[in-house]
Amino acid sequence: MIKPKTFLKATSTTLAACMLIACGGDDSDDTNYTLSLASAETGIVGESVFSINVTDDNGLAVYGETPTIKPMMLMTDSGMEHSAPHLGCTTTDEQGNSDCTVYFLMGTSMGTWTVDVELENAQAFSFNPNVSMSMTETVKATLKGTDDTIGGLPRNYIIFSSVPSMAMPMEMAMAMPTSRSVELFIASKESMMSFPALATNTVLSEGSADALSVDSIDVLISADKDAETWTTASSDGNGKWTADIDGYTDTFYVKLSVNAEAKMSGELDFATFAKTTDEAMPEMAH
Ligand SMILES: [Cu+2]
Repeated sequence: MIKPKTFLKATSTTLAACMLIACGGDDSDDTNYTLSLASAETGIVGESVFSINVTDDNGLAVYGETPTIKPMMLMTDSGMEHSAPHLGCTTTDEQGNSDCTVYFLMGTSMGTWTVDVELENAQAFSFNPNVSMSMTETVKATLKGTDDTIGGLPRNYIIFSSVPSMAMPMEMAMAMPTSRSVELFIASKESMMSFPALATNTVLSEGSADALSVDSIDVLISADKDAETWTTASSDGNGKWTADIDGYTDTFYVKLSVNAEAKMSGELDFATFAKTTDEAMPEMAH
């Protein structure tokens, strides 16, 4: 039998040796990771990616850890809080960097966003990003259920469109119909605090009277809202949808069906994503 004292002594000797030669091991008791923001503290309404850096107590990059995030907005006027859809974070790379993706619902003109970042063995970290409206094109639109309701009100499906990074100058795009890649993220709204990604084989509002088993999802995209045939988007299974469409000039349209029920925008069975003009600013509320 090992005497506790002897064991302790052996462990601390091993630890000291380890620290000197920077070896690994499973002595995680005194691990103290530090989280920091490695990208700009700015986002847009819609898809925003932040780089979170993880270092150990020697200031060295930590590889292979996955932080979690929790975005929350405190509304200035009402004092109410709400969350936002997000994809969480990727696993840290060799530089200790992890990409965390948030889909902000509104800009900081309406209140204060706080993003809490957590990781086991790390000190809690949070930041307050400045979130502005995208001025290039529609990045967020909502379609609603008909018989698909929560507490008697239509269930909301929020569609986010990623702005292409290699956007053409507007005059050029206006003048020349072209093909375009569309990348969407679709979240459903369960409450002000819960916006899960829309995916098959999930249950929305699970455990409530409004529970909905998602058996099928159809996402159709077209540059022509009167087209006979729309392009079927393909899914990554986690809420992201992509498609290449032809004939694009300044607007594309998205149809969404869940369990074969078309989701609506008023009388229309599609959402509209248009390049921003002076007359048509992006919608303000969520
Ligand atoms: Cu808000």
